[in-house]
Amino acid sequence: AQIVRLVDYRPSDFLIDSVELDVSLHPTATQVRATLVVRPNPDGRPGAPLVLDGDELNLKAVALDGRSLAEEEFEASPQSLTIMQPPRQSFTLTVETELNPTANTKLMGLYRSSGNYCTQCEAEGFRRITYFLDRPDVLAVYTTRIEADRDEAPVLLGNGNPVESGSVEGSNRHYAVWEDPHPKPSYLFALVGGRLGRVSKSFTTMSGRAVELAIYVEPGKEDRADYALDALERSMVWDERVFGREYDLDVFNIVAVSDFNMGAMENKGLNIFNDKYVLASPETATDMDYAHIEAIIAHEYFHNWTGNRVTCRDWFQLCLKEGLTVFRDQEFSSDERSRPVHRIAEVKTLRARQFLEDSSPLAHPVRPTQYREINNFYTATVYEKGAEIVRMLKTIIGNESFRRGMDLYFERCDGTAATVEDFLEAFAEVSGRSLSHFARWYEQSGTPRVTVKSHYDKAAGTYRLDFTQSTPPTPGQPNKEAMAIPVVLGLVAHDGSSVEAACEQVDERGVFILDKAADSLTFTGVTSLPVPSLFRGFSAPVKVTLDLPNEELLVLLQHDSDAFNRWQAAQTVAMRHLAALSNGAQVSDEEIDAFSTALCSFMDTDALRDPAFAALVLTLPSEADIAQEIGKDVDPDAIHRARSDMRRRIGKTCSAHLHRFYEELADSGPYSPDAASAGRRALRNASLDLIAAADQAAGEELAAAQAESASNMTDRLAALSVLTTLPGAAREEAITQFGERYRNEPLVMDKWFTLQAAIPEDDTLERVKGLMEHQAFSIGNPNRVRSLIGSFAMLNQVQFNRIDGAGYDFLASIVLRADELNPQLAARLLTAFSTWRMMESTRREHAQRALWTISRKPNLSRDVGDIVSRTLD
Ligand code: HT7
Ligand code: ZN
Repeated sequence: AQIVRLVDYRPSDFLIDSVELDVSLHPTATQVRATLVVRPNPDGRPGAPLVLDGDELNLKAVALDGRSLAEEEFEASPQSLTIMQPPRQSFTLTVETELNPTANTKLMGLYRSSGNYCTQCEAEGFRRITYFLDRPDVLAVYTTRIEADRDEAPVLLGNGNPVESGSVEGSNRHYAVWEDPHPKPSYLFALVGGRLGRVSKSFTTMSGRAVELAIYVEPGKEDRADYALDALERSMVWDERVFGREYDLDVFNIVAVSDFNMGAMENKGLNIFNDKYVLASPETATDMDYAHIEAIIAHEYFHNWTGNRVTCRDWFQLCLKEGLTVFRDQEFSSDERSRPVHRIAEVKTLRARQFLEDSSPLAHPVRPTQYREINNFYTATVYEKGAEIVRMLKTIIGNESFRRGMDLYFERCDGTAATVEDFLEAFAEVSGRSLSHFARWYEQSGTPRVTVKSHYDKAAGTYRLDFTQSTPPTPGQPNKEAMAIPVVLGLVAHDGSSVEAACEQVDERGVFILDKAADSLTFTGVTSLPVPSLFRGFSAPVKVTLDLPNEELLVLLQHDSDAFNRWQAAQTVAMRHLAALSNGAQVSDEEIDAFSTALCSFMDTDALRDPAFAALVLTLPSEADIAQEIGKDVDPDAIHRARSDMRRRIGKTCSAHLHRFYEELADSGPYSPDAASAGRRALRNASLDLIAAADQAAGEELAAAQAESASNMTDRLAALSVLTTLPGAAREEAITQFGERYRNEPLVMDKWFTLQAAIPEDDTLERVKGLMEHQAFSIGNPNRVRSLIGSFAMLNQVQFNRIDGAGYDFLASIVLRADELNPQLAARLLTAFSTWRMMESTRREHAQRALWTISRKPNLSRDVGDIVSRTLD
């Protein structure tokens, strides 16, 4: 298949100044008339033919300046429309196509979800609606007329502002016209038609303009959109205050749909969301769901400036909008909630997803240099590592320069399709620093490993830290250069006081830039052995190896002024024990006790001051984290045993504390999703998990009672999750009851599927196959597939990686089935195989066989073909 390369970028031969779309909705025969004002691009090739993109299109008519084109004047196929000799000046091209939205199971282009019409155009879906120059550097103003049956689609929404609506004479049809004055690329086009309920609120922007905010949902679920609407308003206020960015239309609409390939989409003025990231009520959504809704509402809103007003020149620059917008939504959530707790959550996700990707056959640079299928590059690397790069940039140049750089970037690039270079140039200019070495972060894939060795010379009063860095080879990049790595650091005395020692290379903010393969820092005036606190706040996306003994790390848990490193210290010690246990080493009771005792002291002094933070400290690295740490010849069964064993040992030692928290933090008053209340629930439920690990009977009793009597979904689900770790009748009873209670709540049934798919027992595969027959499951709905099959493959380390290979064979068969309906979904599921090379040899062979089976299947989609071939490479 054809490979698209960054080096081959050239400007389009034609530009499209305006688009008038007339869409007459019909379940199986929607008519689209597109009127495009086209002109040759002065930067393009003179005299070139006009080649428009299409995808599975059915052309009905084509006219140029009002004249129907003769057969020899154009060439058409479902995939493209070529006008051989277009005029040398501006002309009007009118193209009519007919679509079948009901048959569109790929959920790209115009499709139906629960009977409603909606669109998804990023990255290349607009070409499934009409022939177009479907590339992000072709910006046009759009007017959309949408017509539909009044009963079928009483609500008609488009991009921009509503300008007209009315009835179609002599029929039961009506129409609405929407005008978007802001030039945009085709991937930001959207329309919606359907029967929808609405919640709304008016917002006044910083310059005093009124904007009508509205969220459209399935009728009857309006009250579940209140939280999302509130989050939208808070996002708008925040973007004005923190980045000086104001909204630029009279309306901002969000529509929630139940069939959606990703989380949400930032279409100009008309965001379309997976309903999972809009709908919430205390009875159906967990604290985590509320936090995700807040973050994703913010993310899509922030795209209005980072993505829409300034868009990407080409899809290689995807991180320009996605990395930057993730950074912005992370900052928003940190400001709205607890910054350290949020930072820990970000890093946990980064390590679980991006570090994993970076160490897999799918590793790629934040700005890739080539792709076969762009849909496969909406990855943790582009999004999450992309956000880390922006964060490092801010750390290096400082808060004030960062803000000035953002202002300059917006000022210069507003209304354009920009590149990573344009972005960096703005910051280089305001800070007066060269960022050419830093730019390597966009180009070099793989997670850098930084090793630090410490030397204390008491007599001289000096303390030296020797840093080395290296980045492992990744596909297409065998040799790596040193990166520019910001290390935020401090020294902590054993009694917890901070050590004020001098070191030339460390600035007053505690920032040192490690930009060579090896470098040393020498601190003077150090009167007693300090403990180094490195990469505070996780200042760079690197893996750190530190030669500190466990006891010294535990000083950081107790005393570091940096909350992230307090948590990190506990994780590092836990990981050392877990890796040793998994590898079959004995870890003495004294060693585990020392760790558990440190946790108890921490709980004594700190837990109730910040319960959310304490819950994170009490949660051991996941089985997938441990597998990643071990890195090769992984035995998931051994890891599972090791982790269960350590949970049990900690649960026993800390039993009194855990029971006390469980009692003291009991639910009081009505549910509120705020961070402080969520934190108390998190600590109580983390305590329950450890209680159950140490004492099955006690855990079962508490969890069964909580699953029954909980007043909110967070507590009910947490209890059921604990029960799933305890085989027996109580668990099965609770699972059945939960399934009955929520059988008409698809988003809650997703949680039910997930919990069962993650049970680490031999009969889970059969259970999952059985659940595929459940009335609530549907292979065509991405949320259902991800919650059942995706969770089995991504969360259930022991059962997906079964030694008999049955887990792999199962996933392969589902990927092939899903590929016929929805290639994007199938390709995402397939990425679960990306860890296959780190497994021990028997599993490796089974996985490779399953991958070969997929790769040999005729007519694979480009999405699946691309992932399977890279995974096997
Ligand atoms: N920019 C969007 C990414 C996206 C997408 C969304 C829904 C379905 C298919 C999609 N392909 C790409 C979402 C975002 O990052 O904000
Ligand atoms: Zn985004």
